[in-house]
Amino acid sequence: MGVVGFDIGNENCVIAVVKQRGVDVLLNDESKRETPAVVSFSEKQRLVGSAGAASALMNPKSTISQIKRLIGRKFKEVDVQNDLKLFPFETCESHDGVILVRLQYLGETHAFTPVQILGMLFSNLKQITEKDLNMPISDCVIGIPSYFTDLQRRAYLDAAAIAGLKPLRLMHDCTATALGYGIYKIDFSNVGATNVVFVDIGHCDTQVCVASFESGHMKILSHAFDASLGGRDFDEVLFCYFAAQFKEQYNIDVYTNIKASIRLRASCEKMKKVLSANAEAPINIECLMDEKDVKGFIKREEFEQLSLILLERISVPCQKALADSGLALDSIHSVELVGSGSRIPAITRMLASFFKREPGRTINASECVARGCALQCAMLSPVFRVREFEVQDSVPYSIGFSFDKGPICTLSNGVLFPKGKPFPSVKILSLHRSSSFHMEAFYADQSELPNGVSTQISSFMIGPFPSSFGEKAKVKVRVQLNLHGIVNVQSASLISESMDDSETRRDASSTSEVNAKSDHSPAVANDDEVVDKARKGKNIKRLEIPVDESVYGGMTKTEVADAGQKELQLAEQDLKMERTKDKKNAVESYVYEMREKILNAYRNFATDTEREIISRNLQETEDWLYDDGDDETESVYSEKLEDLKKLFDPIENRYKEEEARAEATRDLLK
Ligand code: ATP
Ligand code: K
Ligand code: MG
Repeated sequence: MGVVGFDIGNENCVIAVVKQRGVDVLLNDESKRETPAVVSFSEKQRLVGSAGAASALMNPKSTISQIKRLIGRKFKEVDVQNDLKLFPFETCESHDGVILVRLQYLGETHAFTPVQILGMLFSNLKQITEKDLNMPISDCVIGIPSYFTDLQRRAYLDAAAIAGLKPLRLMHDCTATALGYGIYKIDFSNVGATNVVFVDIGHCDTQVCVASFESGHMKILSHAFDASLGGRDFDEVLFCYFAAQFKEQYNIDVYTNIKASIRLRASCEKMKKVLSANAEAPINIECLMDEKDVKGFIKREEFEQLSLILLERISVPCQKALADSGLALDSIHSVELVGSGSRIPAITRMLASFFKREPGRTINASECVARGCALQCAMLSPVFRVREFEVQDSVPYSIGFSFDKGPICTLSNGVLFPKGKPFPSVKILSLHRSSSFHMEAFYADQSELPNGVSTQISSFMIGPFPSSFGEKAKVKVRVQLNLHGIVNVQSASLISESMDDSETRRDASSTSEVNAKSDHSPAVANDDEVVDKARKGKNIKRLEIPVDESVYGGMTKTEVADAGQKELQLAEQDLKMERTKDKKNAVESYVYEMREKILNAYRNFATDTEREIISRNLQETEDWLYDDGDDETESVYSEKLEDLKKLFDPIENRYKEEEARAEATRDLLK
């Protein structure tokens, strides 16, 4: 069984696996450690990863990148609309408000959801992994931003399921990084807790977390983020600068030309990387637009000046994470900087001045998330033995519960899982009901959420109750914030106790200490079932009642299964295209091989006429391959190959017979 960690970035994906000797990052088909998060549809073929990125300029309208930005989001959200403006592909709103990507493929218009596109990326990564490990895989741990909502987390699980993967955990990116950093450092023990800040700047986002390490244990104290601040914003600074300059200098407006925009954006990204190591960088694009070659130049200082606002914004989540951790700057042991977006020197300078120390660069900036995920997968998988190390993450957004549209049924201000508290976590709600009831999970504080995200999470129907239970039965509802950070109702049960009167009274009063037993504040939340188990000696009867969950904006099981089927069809089509290409190559190589043989080894085994016919046929086939036969079906290529073989086989047979005879003679003479 494989033990795998995936980091699906907005720009790059990384696969790490745990092998006997440690954690390895896998190479993709192009021998690269990072695989572009790109899916592209050419007229006849779907191309994913490196091949997808290579086809971006040829198929700008059907090449999808940064799909992570659109996962589990609504078309109308402000942030989504801002992103869509940057993307060359076409989108529209589905009947239920979700985003659909519309594109041409195999002569038809297709509409894919972001979950389906993400499923395609997962399938590709799964394939690369299976090829490397030489076995099928399904268990994995996948990195996600800590700011993902419940719906986005579910969308990731759905996309993984579409690809046939089974995530054992969706793990916050920074938590994965912290795990990889902490698990092998045993020298934490004597100093008490060691507090480390992790800053991850990717292509589209910035995440910060504060982690506290003790021997064999890691606790995340806080997460903070800017969901729309990353490397691509720095690319955009250069893009706007040169778009304006080229307009003035060459009278071209790249905003009106998709291909020119794509090329300029790509050049600006390269330029940004050059500026990380050099004091200045040139830009040179041939035939950018209107047959004009463009040239330009920028100094690092100028670039930093233009990026000042972005640089300042990076300190905001740092400030927040620090404040939420409850730690002062001088109790921070070190600051670790990861994510390739952080390679801009000005970012390091800014962080150094904010944290009053040089950020560490000891961690592999592009691989740390995948590596941490792989380690977590090994820890969760029964087949591997890893050092005992406890990982305690922190709830990113406060989650509340309500029922029957009534008041929120919790201990503290309507919140069941407060932001910053450890998870995974289970709460037991105790309440008194006489028939089916309805519960809602929601985000309790809109201000914690990214722009325009809905506070609704999911709703639950609890019941029906069996008729034998009387008025106001006691119900215990077990609510979980699971390993993925997804909230769900694990179970609901009716409790009946047979006990003497004094006990009943004591029970009633002790419960009311925690919370009043009225319909206005009708439930009590406990962290665990200790209370329940402590009352031993009593005859407690439990009866499970059904829980029916529905997620706002989520996919149904049937929809996921259908999308899985669709993905299989697409994969079958990909295979068909691969087989066709292979057959075409086979025809081509046969032509070259036979041309060589008929001139040399087989020369004396064919008559002049045969040679002439064969030569003509080979030439005709070659011409056909470059012309009408350039784009044919697998069976047409197969037929072509058979036809050629029919011509050639008699001659080949004569040659082989002669070879055999010669060998027999040689043997006789030995
Ligand atoms: P996200 O975390 O947002 O999902 P990601 O994980 O794919 O995205 P990374 O691979 O960590 O992102 O970082 C990609 C970003 O790093 C890109 O914007 C890229 O241009 C930038 N980058 C890579 N190398 C350098 C460099 N040498 N100097 C500056 N920026 C760089
Ligand atoms: K990445
Ligand atoms: Mg990343």
